[in-house]
Amino acid sequence: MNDEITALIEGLSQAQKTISPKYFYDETGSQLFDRITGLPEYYLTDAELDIMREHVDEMAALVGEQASLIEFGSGSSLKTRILLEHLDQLAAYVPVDISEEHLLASAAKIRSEFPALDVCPVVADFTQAFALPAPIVTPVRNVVYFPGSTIGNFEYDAAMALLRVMHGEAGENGALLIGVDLQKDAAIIDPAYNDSAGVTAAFNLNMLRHLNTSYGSNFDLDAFEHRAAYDSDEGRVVIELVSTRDQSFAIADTHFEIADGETILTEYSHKYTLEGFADMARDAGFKVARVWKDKNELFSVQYCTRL
Ligand code: AVJ
Repeated sequence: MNDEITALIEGLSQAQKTISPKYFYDETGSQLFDRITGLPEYYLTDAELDIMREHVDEMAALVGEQASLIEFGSGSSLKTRILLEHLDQLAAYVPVDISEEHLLASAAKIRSEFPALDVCPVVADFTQAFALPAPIVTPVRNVVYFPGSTIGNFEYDAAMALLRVMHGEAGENGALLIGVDLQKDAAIIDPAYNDSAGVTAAFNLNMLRHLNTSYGSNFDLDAFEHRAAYDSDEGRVVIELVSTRDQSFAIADTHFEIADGETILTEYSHKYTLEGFADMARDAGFKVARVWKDKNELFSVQYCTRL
């Protein structure tokens, strides 16, 4: 049995059944996520784009000339383009993603839009240290870019481990530019994960369809419901699939029972206070040097230098 199936079975064997959020992103899931970012309730993308548009000149000045911009993720977003448009003296742009197909497709698009840019994609699992490519021009420093508050998907220990990987990749006199969603009233957060058009529900349920199609499971998609709620004590949205009856399912000949009302945890989306994120950054070897927020103070982009 392959490692992925073993990990899936392990997650579903826990007292709290769990499936990693990475299984959201098949072709359909990626399209649904793109739709989420355009939803009126999903404030994160609009707020981060507003911050980028308003402060990109200052960000570009902080990155400086002849830097290598290392994006954790495939670099398909509009935020990345805004940044690249203002970084005309980069030594290299290095998008890092585990999905080779997705990475190379988005690298090809970036190359066609920015013909003068040295685009050096790296296929790697960025939760582990990876080797950086040698661009044509030797960079004077590395700046890691991690937009979208994707850090929020990781629980504390894993988020710390990831920040430490970023610290390592940034290297001597390197820096980190990161999107960080902020703690706020549940009245704003809950609708972002329970949109009226039902796109987030479809996105959550699509994970089971993806597993059925590609991992040989037999989930009954009609017998699970989307649930997402902000837990203000923990500072995170808990996103689950709720079983609507007592039922069983199987994956690779391993059978599971799930009771009516029992849940499968599919994602956490952590929200931070400025102090909380600064503490984590410091423990990973970074100092938060600059914080930009949107006008409603919903979201932040933070520039962190190596201590
Ligand atoms: C991509 C992890 C930032 O947590 O808001 C959106 C994923 N899940 N709606 C988030 C997501 C449901 C998103 N991140």
